[in-house]
Amino acid sequence: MWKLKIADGSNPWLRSVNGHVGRQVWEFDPNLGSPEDLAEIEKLREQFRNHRFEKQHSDDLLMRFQFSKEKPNPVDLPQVKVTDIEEITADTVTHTLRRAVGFHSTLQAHDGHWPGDYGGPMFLLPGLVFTLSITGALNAVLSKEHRREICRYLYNHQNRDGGWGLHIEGPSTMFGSVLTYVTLRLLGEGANDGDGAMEKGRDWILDHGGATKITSWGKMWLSVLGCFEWSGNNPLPPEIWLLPYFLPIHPGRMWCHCRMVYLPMSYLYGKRFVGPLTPTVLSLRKEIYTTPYHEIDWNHARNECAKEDLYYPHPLVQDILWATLHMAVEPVLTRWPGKKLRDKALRTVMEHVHYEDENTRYVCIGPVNKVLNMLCCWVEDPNSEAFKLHLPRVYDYLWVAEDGMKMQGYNGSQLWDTAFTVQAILSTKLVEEFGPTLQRAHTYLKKSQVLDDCPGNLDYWYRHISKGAWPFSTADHGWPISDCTSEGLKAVLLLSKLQSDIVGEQLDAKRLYDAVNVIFSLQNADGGFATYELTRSYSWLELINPAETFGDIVIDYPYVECTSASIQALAAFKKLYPGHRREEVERCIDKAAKFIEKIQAADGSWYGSWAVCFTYGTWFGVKGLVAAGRSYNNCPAIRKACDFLLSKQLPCGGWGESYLSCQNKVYSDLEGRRSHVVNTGWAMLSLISAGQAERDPLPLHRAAKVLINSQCENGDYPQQEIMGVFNKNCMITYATYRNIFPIWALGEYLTQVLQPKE
Ligand code: LAN
Repeated sequence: MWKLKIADGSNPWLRSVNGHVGRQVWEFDPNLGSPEDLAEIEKLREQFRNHRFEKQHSDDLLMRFQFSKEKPNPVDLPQVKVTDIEEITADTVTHTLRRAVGFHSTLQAHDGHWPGDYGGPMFLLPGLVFTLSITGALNAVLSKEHRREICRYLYNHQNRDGGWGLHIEGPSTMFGSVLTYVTLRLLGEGANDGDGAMEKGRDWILDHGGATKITSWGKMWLSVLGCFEWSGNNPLPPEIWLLPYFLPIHPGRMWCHCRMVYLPMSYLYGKRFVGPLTPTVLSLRKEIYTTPYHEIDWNHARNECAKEDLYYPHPLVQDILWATLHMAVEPVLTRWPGKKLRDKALRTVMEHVHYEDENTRYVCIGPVNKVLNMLCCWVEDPNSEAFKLHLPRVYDYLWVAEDGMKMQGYNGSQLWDTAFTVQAILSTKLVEEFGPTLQRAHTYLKKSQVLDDCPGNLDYWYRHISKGAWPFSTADHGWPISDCTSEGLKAVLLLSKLQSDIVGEQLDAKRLYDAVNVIFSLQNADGGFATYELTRSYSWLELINPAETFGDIVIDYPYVECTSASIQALAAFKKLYPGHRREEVERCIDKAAKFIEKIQAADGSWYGSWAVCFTYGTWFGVKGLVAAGRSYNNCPAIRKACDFLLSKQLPCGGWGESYLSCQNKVYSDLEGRRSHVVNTGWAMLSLISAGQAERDPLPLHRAAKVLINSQCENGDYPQQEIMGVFNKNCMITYATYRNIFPIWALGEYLTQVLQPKE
């Protein structure tokens, strides 16, 4: 049976700055599980499979199954439902909250964080399987059970039309279909296996024009594998790393995710690296194209892209740029004496790859550069220590649920979920009842703060400071993020107000000052906050975004979420430490609030970039302005935001926003105007913080009814549609949100609407 292990560091090649706190890996233990357990798990898998076309999101049931055995639910209360809002009392809400927090506390790991599925994208597993297959490490790293679960996952997420999407809920794309099909083949599936599934997948690919129409990232992966010619790729010259920093296109000025992904890609491109041409690879050349491989017009293929994949079409300047580089520059750089420059660039690139690996303990900033860096280390030296250090960190990205094994969008969302959960539980005022849970969470927050900057000259490595920051996942990952620092700081500040014999010792003030310092350092001149770094270049750089499926990836833009979280953290800090850098705190909050007002849309909403989307962004917009001291009465932006949210409330009382909102930037209800507990939570939290209760509490009562009645028998909440998003177009799972936001919203509802202070 599969077992989720927490904070495991038993592999001698693993390194850690904090004893592996937050690490979550699934291991297969053949001796684990009674026959009844195994039968139960089989049943969960079957149920998923039978409903896979109606509901693509798994419920994270393997983890829930394991934890239900390990930890009894401390709360044993019967379910309540209300048929009418008149029946909602402080008692019914408290009852619901006890059950919800009681259940959620059973999902806490012993190191204090809330583990959970962070899957969703479908283009991540292929990178891993390609890399392991090329390096000959496939069967050593992925056991028979791993491979079986991965195949299960890929088959489970095949669309009815035979193709695969960019993410689990998305329509079929060439990118998803070709990469998944090839992955299944590399895992040992035959071209006609899977009860017709492989054939259907291939038909989708061929009916839509074949693999020459895959997106640029797909072209790169297929080229590395040997199923696509490098001459069919647009150039990714590593020499860009040798340009002077003052140029706006310098990679050091790009968004760190973009920079870190194109870094190893430019190494593989610069070397024109191709893996071993195995029989499977040669057979694939025949399977995925509509014309014979040697007749393909590779120069034409450079700019081909299936219409299903095209979210960000190349502007003309890009085509001209790539053509020039391809025709005129590459021939020079691949021959003597230009080749000398190429070699120098490749050395520089590898220096940066190693720096990134070392300073993330081989986790790397994300799933894409993780596997690319690993491949580059192997290409540089197959016997290298670096490659060996990469291998055990592969498991940090894998997650198993009833739909199979997936690769996650990060090495988890540990810190983020823990910081939110603390705030949610504290809103309920059930502190004493859940003291031990809070204390463990507090320990996690303390152990996950980043204590040092990266080594060396930060400018040389294009790195921002990190000392005092919080990461999104674990301290070993260690990349600092503005809003993670802010949410982490908010959570420890709230805990510091409680008795330390209940929630544990508070963090040393010096470490809070460090966090505040990080927040200051991340404010842009316009008052806004981007994600990991300052905005270092201009938005016109998006013109050279070559990734057809993703929008807004080239620079680190300022976001409402990051800006609002920073305001909230500084405002909370100012209350407790009014003497520390007071003027800077006030100036920072003021500028940030003005920025938030400036970016509000005409209809009163804010577009959130990291979850769906208008309910999420508007929650941050309102919370930020309220924290900055604005109110409904003195701030038109808040009034407009309330009108906006109220106009989207559904007849059932909840809110339900579709991922289409993100792509199209137009508010879209979920199909059938269903409500979603997470959107409902965000909308309620916004309205409550904007003082809706004093004006007209009815919409809040109606929303509370939805949340009370949505609770499951065991205190859990249902997993509904996928809620996270990145780069405008790709969805990502936040498995803990289904618990966190109903708790938080009902907590605020109880204490601010039903039992207001005066
Ligand atoms: C994340 C995850 C966390 C997220 C928040 C902190 C929630 C957000 O408020 C700021 C942006 C950030 C840090 C974020 C950025 C984009 C990430 C890293 C991800 C959504 C997780 C996966 C995604 C990454 C880009 C996926 C890899 C794909 C590429 C296109 C490189």
